[in-house]
Amino acid sequence: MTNLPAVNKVRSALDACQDGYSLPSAFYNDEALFQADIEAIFYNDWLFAGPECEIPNPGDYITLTVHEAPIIVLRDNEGEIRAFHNSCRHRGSRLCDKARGHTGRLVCPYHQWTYELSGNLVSTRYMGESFDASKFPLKPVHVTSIEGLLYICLADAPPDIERFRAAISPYIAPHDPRRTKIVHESVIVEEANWKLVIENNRECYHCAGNHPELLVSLVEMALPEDARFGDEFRIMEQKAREWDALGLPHRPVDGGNEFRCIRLPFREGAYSMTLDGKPASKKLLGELTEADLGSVRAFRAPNNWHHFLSEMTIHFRVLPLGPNRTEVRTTWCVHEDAVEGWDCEVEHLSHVWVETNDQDKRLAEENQIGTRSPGYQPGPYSEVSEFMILNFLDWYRGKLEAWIGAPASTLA
Ligand code: 3BY
Ligand code: FES
Ligand code: FE
Repeated sequence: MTNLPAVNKVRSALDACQDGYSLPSAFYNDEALFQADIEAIFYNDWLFAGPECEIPNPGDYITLTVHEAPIIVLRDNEGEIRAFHNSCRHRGSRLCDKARGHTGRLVCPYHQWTYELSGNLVSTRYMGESFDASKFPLKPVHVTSIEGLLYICLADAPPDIERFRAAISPYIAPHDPRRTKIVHESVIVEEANWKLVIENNRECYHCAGNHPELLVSLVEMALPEDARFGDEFRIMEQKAREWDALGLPHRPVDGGNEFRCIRLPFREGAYSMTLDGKPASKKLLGELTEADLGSVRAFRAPNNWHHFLSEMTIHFRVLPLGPNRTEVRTTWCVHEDAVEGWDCEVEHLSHVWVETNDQDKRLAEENQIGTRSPGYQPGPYSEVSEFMILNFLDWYRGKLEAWIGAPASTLA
């Protein structure tokens, strides 16, 4: 049923937006607009759940919570990946409260209804002869693996993900993410709206003033043609020739406003996103033969970005916890055969992005505080340095426009 007050609120908030300017305060602070983000976007679009290498064997699972929707993603006995609502079909109890684990069956802790990894209900007690367990399987959630990146979608009819798959697969397949393992994880909570977290990630305007560790390796340009970066441009030209010879795609893909994928070089002399620029692991990924490959940077709205290096992958997952609270989970992966202490050291490989995440957390939180000020007025983005935010906000406003055109609202 259409929820008119919510629709009207979104409509007037959208009407108050000015092209090229940051969003009105309500988009970062208002509870009703946050609910609209959940319905229009987080309950509707494809979300990055985690790297597939976290569940390599049958019975392995991870859980995550999308606003109020607890989800379990697992590998079944046939090796297929499945996702379910983590809510029992008896009286709804959450089935599994662990972040990850391994199990042969899913047993509800409340009254022990028991499900197979296929989601089928196979055992109950005292439900009577006429009880038909086949009518109560776990509710499935759409899930797909794109070269080892797990995406879920809570909508009944998910939007297209094949364009994204086709575009990014050639860039990331050479890094063979399925044959990696997680060596470090960080979960931080930022006191900021999820859009401020994403906006912050979509520009490097703030990098010079805030990210000394990251800038040991990262070039601040987002496109190879960026005329502002003379020296970096020369590195790009030389690397482009080398990558062409290796058959590694690097040109920016056309993801519209929905996604982005490009391979960019690191700064001269840097091999990896480490403080000394040295490789994070001795074992190169996949069948790669060169250590100096910069990184494939992939982003997909609304909740994830990734770096694929020659010897490490880093994955970032953003989940909204409230209008002013957002969880950011980062996972660092190396070759599945790499030996910690011999091929890699966790402190060495994770330091740069642990520090960078902490710096970005403070930036997003200060931004959040400022948007609550009665003196806050949307300000202009730099078209040169912040064009990826403009793309993101075009995407975002389009999602809300589509939603108020046809809100499948369950809001009270
Ligand atoms: O490296 C990243 O993930 C992004 C891209 C631009 C700025 N930011 C640090
Ligand atoms: Fe799960 Fe009762 S709620 S068995
Ligand atoms: Fe940053």
